[in-house]
Amino acid sequence: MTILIPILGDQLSHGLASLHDIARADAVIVMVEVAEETTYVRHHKRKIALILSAMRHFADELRADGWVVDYIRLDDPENSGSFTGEIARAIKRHQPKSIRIVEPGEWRVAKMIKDWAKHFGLPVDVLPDDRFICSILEFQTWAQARGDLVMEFFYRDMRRKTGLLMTADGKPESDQWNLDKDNRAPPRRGLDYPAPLPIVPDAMTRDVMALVADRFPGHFGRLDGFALPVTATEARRALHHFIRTALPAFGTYQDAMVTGQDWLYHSWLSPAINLGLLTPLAVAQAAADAYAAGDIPLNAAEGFIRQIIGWREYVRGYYWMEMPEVATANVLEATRALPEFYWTGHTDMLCMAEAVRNTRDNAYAHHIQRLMILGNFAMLAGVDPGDVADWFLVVYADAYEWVELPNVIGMSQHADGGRLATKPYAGGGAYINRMSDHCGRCRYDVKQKTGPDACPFNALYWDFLARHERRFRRNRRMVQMYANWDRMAPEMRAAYRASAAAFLATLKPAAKGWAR
Ligand code: FAD
Ligand code: DLZ
Ligand code: SF4
Repeated sequence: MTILIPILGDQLSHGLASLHDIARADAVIVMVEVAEETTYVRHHKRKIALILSAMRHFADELRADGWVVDYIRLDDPENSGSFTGEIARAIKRHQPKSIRIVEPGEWRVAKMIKDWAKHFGLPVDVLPDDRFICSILEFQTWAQARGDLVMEFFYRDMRRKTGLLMTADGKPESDQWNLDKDNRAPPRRGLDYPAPLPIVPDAMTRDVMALVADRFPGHFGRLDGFALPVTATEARRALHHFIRTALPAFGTYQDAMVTGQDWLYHSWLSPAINLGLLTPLAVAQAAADAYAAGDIPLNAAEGFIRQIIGWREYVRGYYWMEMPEVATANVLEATRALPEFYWTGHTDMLCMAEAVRNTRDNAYAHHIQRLMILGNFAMLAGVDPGDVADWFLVVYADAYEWVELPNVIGMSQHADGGRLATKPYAGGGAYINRMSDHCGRCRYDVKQKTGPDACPFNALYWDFLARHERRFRRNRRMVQMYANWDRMAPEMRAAYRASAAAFLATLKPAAKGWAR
């Protein structure tokens, strides 16, 4: 009798665990486009188009490979609109003896699947997602043994486990685990920024784009200019294009920001990796191979590999360990509504307007835009981290809760009290000025400390430190900042606080309904 194999929209890997050790004749694969997933938050139009197009391409590839695939489209009149409803209908059609599924990426969906055995009266076999390098259990064992979470030590274990950038005698390449100190160069004039691989949408993608335009007209973001890989073959081409054209400078300019340059030397591979079109190990191995071949310097290879086998695996382990409580964590008791300009881009702050424009046009912003502009501003302004998390989940083509939430709640908003990152990622105008070319073109003056023409990040930064003095003064990594605050004349401190209050009073909150 048949085994039903549901494959979710971010499980588009031919090596998926549920496809191992099973004869094609014994299996029916079910893939479903459902309103529940397209609208549990109002995802960016381009993200929906990406996922549905990649799902349709993947279903065709599975069929060509001999699998039976039962595929339900969003506009199917019988579509019940939910995973559980569609599995119920598929059970009626195929009368399976059991269900086999790879664990989902999100807690919300895992909770749903937990009820299936009882609900359907069938055995449900939930398999670990072995596309990740570190299993959920392995991470929990590691974290429990250590007591605290430090990404750097986790990363070293992943280097040992994979053998990436390790010498034969078990040492890190060039005797260095981490070359981050070489990776903080500001942008300079005369740099060439390679364009990502141009990918022209095929007829299937164009069909999906028309469906999305028709069905989700009020969702955030632009659909035109879609150029993301939707198959494993395209994703591999994008990976090799990146390695050849951008990776050599990736490390050095990893933290840089440049007006009008949306990708700089970043890979823009996260949507493909998160969908399963590329495995993280294959991506990291390709970078290690380029280093071994002498094509890229060590700081580029190490910096890039750290993001994939370090940060990406670490945030996933953190998510499953800290859910569901972390979703509502708010230790800084931030309550402000998200400002409207996160959706409209209408702000005089050029760094912010640029980051929102990139987000709207491409469903993308690179890491430093996400962390030190969009996230930093929200934290300094005291925006409710739940609102911030909703925004980040909606707007990026690579956003799934397992990766978005730790990055927002833990890394960028410090709302978990420092469990993920020991120090808040807070920065004033001087940091942004050093790492970008934005300030020279901005209507605000980055050198001015207070007043209506001063860069808002300056006063907000000191106001944030003052508001949270009790929590942060004893943090070893913030001693210097409080020493600077202490040295200021009381009038200066008061001026910073008044300037921050005046600026915050001008913020218009976003209308309800953008995200949910
Ligand atoms: P590159 O700079 O080329 O980096 C290479 C790869 O490393 C990425 O493709 C990604 O797979 C991985 N990576 C790098 N940093 C991280 C990280 N902190 N966490 C997990 N993986 C990482 N990433 C997502 O995939 N989805 C999200 O929803 C997401 N939300 C974020 C929210 C905030 C507030 C912040 C600060 C970061 C977030 N990130 C998220 C992490 C990171 O910003 C993106 O992975 C990266 O910008 C994707 O672009 P890229 O592929 O060009 O990355
Ligand atoms: C994000 C998303 C969207 C927009 N649509 C679908 C869909 O129609 N069908 C589907 O199987 N998956 C979709 N996804 C991805 C799921 O939300 C994702 O697989 C789960 O959240 C588990 O991570
Ligand atoms: Fe951003 Fe301030 Fe620079 Fe303007 S002056 S771009 S607001 S950091």
